[in-house]
Amino acid sequence: MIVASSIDEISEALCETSLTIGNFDGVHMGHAKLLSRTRLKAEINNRISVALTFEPHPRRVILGKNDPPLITPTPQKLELIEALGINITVVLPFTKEIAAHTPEAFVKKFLVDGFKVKDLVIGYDYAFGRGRKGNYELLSALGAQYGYVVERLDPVILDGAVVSSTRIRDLVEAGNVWDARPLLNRFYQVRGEVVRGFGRGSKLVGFPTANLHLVDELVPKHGVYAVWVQADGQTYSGVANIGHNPTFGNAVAGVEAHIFDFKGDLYGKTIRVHFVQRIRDERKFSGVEELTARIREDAALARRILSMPEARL
Ligand code: RBF
Ligand code: MG
Repeated sequence: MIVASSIDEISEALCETSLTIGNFDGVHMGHAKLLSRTRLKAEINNRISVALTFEPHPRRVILGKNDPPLITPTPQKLELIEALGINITVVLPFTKEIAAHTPEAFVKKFLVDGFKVKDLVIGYDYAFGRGRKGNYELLSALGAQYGYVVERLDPVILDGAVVSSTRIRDLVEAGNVWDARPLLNRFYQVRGEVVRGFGRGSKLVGFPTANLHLVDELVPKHGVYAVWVQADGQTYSGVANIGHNPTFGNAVAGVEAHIFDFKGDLYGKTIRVHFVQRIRDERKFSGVEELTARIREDAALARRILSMPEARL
């Protein structure tokens, strides 16, 4: 997959395109439907499939804060889009200048002149621009004028409700990672570099943990989780804790994973933690002994959870 941040970088590769546009945060089941449909249309019509997305998340630019937290930071988003067979993804820097375009000007400049769009695939609720004026009706009217066809797809419904990034964020923030899985079609994961912690895990508690440095990513509700950990090209089972370690009173909340049957050094390496099932709240224990005993139980429970066929990665 070609990844670019402007049309100029890829203009040579561009002939007529089938294109889908959106934030695609999470690349969830609804997004997968749009991306697959776009790819199919490109195959059928002998066109190039393009996903057009923005960075930072437009809501962050408009509201001026780091909100919403991302389900999939850009590198992971690109990996997932690529897996769906899209030829080119353009991550346009979302600036106030881009936001200032009227929907008509945006369509002409980017979609028509830039991407030579012939098939445009959008989600059931897609709209852009001030007052969400750039909606299906307007995009279709412009399509009649410029010679492209718009297809609007119905939402994916799971357990009686629409699959959306907001619904997934709410589930993950509530610690309900097991229920987020079917919406994502994978476990919720974070990835980060392993950084030095306090060294208490190995020396004091007897359960060494890899402490993750996360950038700008959605963190599940504080507590203990059964997890899969991918490190050094291998997959391990493990148990993770998220929080302030109230037994010791850390100032900053962290994400740490104890990896079963692992001996080695992960400092400086990037690992992925896949959240399978929440086990309990983080607690303040009377001391190290009580904490260690509890972690031993957590570990045993995590192993049982991860040995269920339904928990396979
Ligand atoms: N720290 C706490 O203060 N309270 C907890 O409930 C708690 N639960 C944990 C559960 C697991 C499975 C693991 C691996 C760690 C947990 N910790 C908890 C964090 C522990 O205090 C930390 O790993 C060490 O202090 C090393 O930094
Ligand atoms: Mg640690």
